[in-house]
Amino acid sequence: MSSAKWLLVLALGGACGASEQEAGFEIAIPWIAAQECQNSNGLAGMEAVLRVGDHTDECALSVNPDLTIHGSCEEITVGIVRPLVLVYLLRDSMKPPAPLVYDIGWVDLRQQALGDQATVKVALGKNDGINSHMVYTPSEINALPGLQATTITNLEMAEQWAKDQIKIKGETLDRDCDGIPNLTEVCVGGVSRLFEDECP
Ligand SMILES: [Ca+2]
Repeated sequence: MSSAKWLLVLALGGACGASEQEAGFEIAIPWIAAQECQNSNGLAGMEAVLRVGDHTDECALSVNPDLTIHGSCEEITVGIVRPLVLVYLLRDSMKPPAPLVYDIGWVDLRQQALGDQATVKVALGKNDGINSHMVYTPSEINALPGLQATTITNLEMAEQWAKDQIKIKGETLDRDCDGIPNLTEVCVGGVSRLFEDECP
């Protein structure tokens, strides 16, 4: 797989000259499954949204048949390191969306990092513990550092932010509380199994 597919590209532009320089996202990212998915048809309706630190609107992206993701997002203001989380999810008409995977990462939009570049490349989807961290289970969410923890790296900063966002939104990677992660439910029994049961 080409590493280029891992890149999230930000095209710099917008209101240059003012302090409100902005960057627009263009994204192309592979699907990296935590497991072999027996019932991969269940992922056919998968959606993906990107959340950006300090931006309340989520950016909906397109999921290709091979589960790679592409799309573009509204411009974001540069000047700081911003946390990112790419959320893979499935919907049911009657129930709240069920997240399958969170891909947590960050992008350095400080001027010294941007320099004169026209684009910035961000390595979401790597799951390398430096650029991004993909989480599939509630215990992996619980293990993320909390907001009080001392921030050491950009990824830890992003993990703290992502954990807080997930808590605020009330999302869970095990929506029926049976100990089997949402992604595994889909891969074993399809979308119907994912939305079948509720927490006792
Ligand atoms: Ca479950």
